[in-house]
Amino acid sequence: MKIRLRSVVRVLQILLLAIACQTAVADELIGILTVEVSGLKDATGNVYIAVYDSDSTWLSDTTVLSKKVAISEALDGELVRTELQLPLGEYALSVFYDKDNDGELDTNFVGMPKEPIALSNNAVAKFGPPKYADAVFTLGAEPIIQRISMKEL
Ligand SMILES: [Ca+2]
Repeated sequence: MKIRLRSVVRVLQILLLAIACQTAVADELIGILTVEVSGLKDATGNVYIAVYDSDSTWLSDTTVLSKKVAISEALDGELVRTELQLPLGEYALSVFYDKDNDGELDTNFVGMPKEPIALSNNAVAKFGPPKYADAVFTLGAEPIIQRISMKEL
């Protein structure tokens, strides 16, 4: 009886240790990405930040994370600043300013954006749609800042 109790305690200790380790590992694997958007002319409305982690989903509706940021709440001087927490890894961002406040990026009849849009690394479209490879960056354990300048169309 004595031995059994001791082994139960031992198992519990191991379980608790395992849980503690897992939590520690999970904490370490989250990185902090600050996004600073400049060049917005209006201090009203929202910007939308879409986070992608692969070339195959780039600029599609399949995002890792999609965040609506109220400009008036996120304004710091001339910058709109927001913080994202993501598992460590490689990402690319697209940001658009929802000028008409309908929650969507408006495009024209050939699919070109009609609202201001910008990408991480300030990647631009050259001969066709902007490339994931130009916008991708690595989020490691150290917090990073992506400074994105918005061009009003
Ligand atoms: Ca819109």
